[in-house]
Amino acid sequence: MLYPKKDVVKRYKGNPILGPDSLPYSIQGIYNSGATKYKDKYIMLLRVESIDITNYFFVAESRDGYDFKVKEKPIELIGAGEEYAKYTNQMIYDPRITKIGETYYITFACHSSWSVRIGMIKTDDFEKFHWVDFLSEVDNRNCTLFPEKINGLYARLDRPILPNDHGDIWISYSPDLIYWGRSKCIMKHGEHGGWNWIKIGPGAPPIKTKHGWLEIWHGVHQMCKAQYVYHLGAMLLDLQDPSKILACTKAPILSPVTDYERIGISYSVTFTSGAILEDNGEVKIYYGAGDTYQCVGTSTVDDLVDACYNR
Ligand code: BMA
Repeated sequence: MLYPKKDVVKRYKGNPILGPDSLPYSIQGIYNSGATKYKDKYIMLLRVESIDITNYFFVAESRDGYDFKVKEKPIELIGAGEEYAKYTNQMIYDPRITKIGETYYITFACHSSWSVRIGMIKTDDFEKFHWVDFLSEVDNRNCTLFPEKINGLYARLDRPILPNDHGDIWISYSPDLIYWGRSKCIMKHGEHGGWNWIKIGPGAPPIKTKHGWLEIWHGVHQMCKAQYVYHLGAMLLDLQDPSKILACTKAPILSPVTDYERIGISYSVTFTSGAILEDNGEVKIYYGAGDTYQCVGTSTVDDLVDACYNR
């Protein structure tokens, strides 16, 4: 199908907002960052990869959501012991920040020789970060928490890995954020178009709107050999039963087209781990580009909801 030319997500003119030159270290890239608001500041938690392929999380702060200053040192984790080290010794990535009550929970992918599993840390002030626990066994990632309990239980979206690197979006529930169950698949790869025929995954933590939970997710299609192309889509989930999809985009809301999205350590990647809803209905979507840069684009709840029903 052909779609009229329309930027559902408008790229910020100053993109990329952060890149390898933003830190005083030799780094390979800044990957997909978690984003939230804390007091009067915008906060991003960056995955920074050093040239020896060690991963660190750095806090970056901004007054306006565009101009970020990266803290000089990576975060230190309080309470992370041997168990943490054992399952994170290859990579940590894709941090997603969800505020529940007064605490910010950060879920992220933990990579080791056992493959990838979901870990969680928490903070109340973006100064001190505490290790919580692993939330899954291996072969699962892209975990994003809902910001409140639904029918008495915490809820999350995630993406177990299927054979041949396919993957679908699942939902699970928990009484305490540690033990998870009642899992079910809510969306399959390829179900909403060829641009996501390889795999899909949750992106930013779901945003509550009067139309439903607004979830910005990623979909991947494959060019020749193993070249994956990462796009963003949007969907609306039922407020009372978020395993029900009310509407979903059949075409991407953002695809890699600019040089900084197409050319990086990875090619053709736009990948979100965080979006912020402003009081006037604007949605700032923070996204990683080419596994090298951090970018931001803006949309509105109205435009995203319209895209879910009509695009
Ligand atoms: C995914 C994640 C992301 C990354 C993307 C493209 O599997 O690892 O962190 O941006 O691949 O390489």
